[in-house]
Amino acid sequence: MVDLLLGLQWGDEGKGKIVDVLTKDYDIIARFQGGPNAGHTLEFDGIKHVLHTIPSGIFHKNAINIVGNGVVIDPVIFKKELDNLDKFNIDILSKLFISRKAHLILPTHRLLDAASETAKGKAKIGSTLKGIGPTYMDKTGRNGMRVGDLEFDTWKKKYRTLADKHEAMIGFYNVDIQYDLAELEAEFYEGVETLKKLRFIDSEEFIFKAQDEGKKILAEGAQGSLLDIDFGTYPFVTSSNTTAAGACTGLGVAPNKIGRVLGIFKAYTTRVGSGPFPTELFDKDGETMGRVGNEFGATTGRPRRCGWLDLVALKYAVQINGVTELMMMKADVLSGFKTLKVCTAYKYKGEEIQHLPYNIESENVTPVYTEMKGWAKDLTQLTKAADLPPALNDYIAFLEKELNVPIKIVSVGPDRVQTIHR
Ligand code: 2SA
Ligand code: MG
Repeated sequence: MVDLLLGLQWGDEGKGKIVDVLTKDYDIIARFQGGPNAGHTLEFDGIKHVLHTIPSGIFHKNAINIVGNGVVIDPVIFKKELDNLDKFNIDILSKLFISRKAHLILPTHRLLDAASETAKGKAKIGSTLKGIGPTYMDKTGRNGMRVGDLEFDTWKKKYRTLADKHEAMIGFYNVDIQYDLAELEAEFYEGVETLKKLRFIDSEEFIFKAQDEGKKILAEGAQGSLLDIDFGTYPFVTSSNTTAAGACTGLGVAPNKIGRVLGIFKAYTTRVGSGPFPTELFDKDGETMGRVGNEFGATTGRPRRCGWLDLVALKYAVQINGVTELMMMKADVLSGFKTLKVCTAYKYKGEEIQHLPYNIESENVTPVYTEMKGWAKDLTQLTKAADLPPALNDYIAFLEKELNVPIKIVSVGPDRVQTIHR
C-alpha cells in the first residue's frame, strides 16, 4: 500500500515537517506533482532546511527518495538544492532517483511565466514565477521535454526547437521582460549535467516492484487541495492535481493500492499569491498570526495572507481526498487569542451554504463563524497529549466532530520534536 500525505488548504500546511517526522516508518518517499514552486521546510538539530523538488525524506539514513513523473524539474534549481545538501554528507546517488517521465522546466518556461503574469497585470495569479504553468502547458500540449530525453544525444536539438518557439511566444505577449538567454542557458546546461549524474528510473515500475517486495511508501504532496488545477479556486491555482488522484497519475499508484490518506492543515489558514480567501483577516489578529507563525513564502519570501480556519473549505478537501486521518499544524501560533473563530458556513446570495460556490470571490461570500474560547498556555514545550490545555482539546473535539475524521497529530512548533501524537 502507498500512503498519501496531502496539504488540505492553500499550501504551506507543514508537509515537509510531517514527512520528516514520519520517514522513519517508510522505505520510500515520493513526490508526485508540482516542482520548485514548493517550499518544504524541515527543522531539526537547530538547523532549518528548505526543499523545493527533493522529497522531504532525504535527511533520513535509509529512505529512498523518488521524484515522480508528475513533477516538473528545473535543473538549475535542482542543482542549487543539491549543492545546499553537500555539507550534510548524504549519499545522494543511492538515495535519490528521478523519473524519466518527469518534465523539464526550461529557462524560457520561467520567462513565459513572467510574461504571462506581467500581461495579466492586476489579475495576475501570484505565481512563484518558477515556470510551472508553461511547463505543464507544454506537457499537456504534447511539446514538453522530459528527463529521459537527456539520455539521448538529440536532446540539445529538441531543446533548441522548443526554446526558439518560446522566444517567439514571449514576443507575442508584448511586455517588457529583460533577459540574457545565453546566460540562462549556460546555467541550464550546467544543471542538466548535474541532473544526469543521478539515476533515472521508470518510477511506476520502481513503485510496482517496491510494492511486491512489501516496501512502505509515502507519497508527499506539494501545495494544497485548494490550489488543485481542477478542484481549487481556479484560475488562482497551480497547474497540477494536488489532490489524492494526483498520486495515481503522478507516480503510477493504482487507486486500490492507496492506504492511509494523511491530511495536513494549519489550525488557522494562510494563502500566498492572489485569489479568493473568505476568512482572510485584515486586522490585528491576522497580523498576529503572520508574525507569530512567521508566515513568509519558503520559496519567494512573500508574506502570506492569514485568516481563521475555514471548515467549509477543509471539509471539501477531506472529501475530495478521502482523508483517513488529520494532522493539525501550528496550534502553538493560536496561543494567546482570547476568542477563536471557525468558519462553519458561508453567507452567499442571502443564504447560508456549506459548500464552495463556483464564484467564491470574497465579495460574494461572507464567512459565518462559530466562536470558541482560546487558551493562553505556551504549547511549544509540550510533548504529551495529556498536557494540552482544555480549550485546545475543545477546539480539536469540535473539528473532529465537524470533519468526522480523527486528528492524530498536533504540531506545536517547527522542530521535529515539537510533535504531539494522539
Ligand atoms: P505557481 O508558482 O504558478 O504554481 O503559482 C500558482 C499559485 O499557487 C501558489 N503556490 C503556492 N502556495 C503556497 N506555497 C507554495 N510554495 C511556496 C512556499 C510559495 C512561496 O512554500 O511558501 O514561497 O511563495 C506555492 N507554490 C505555488 C502560488 O502562490 C499561486 O497562487
Ligand atoms: Mg511551503
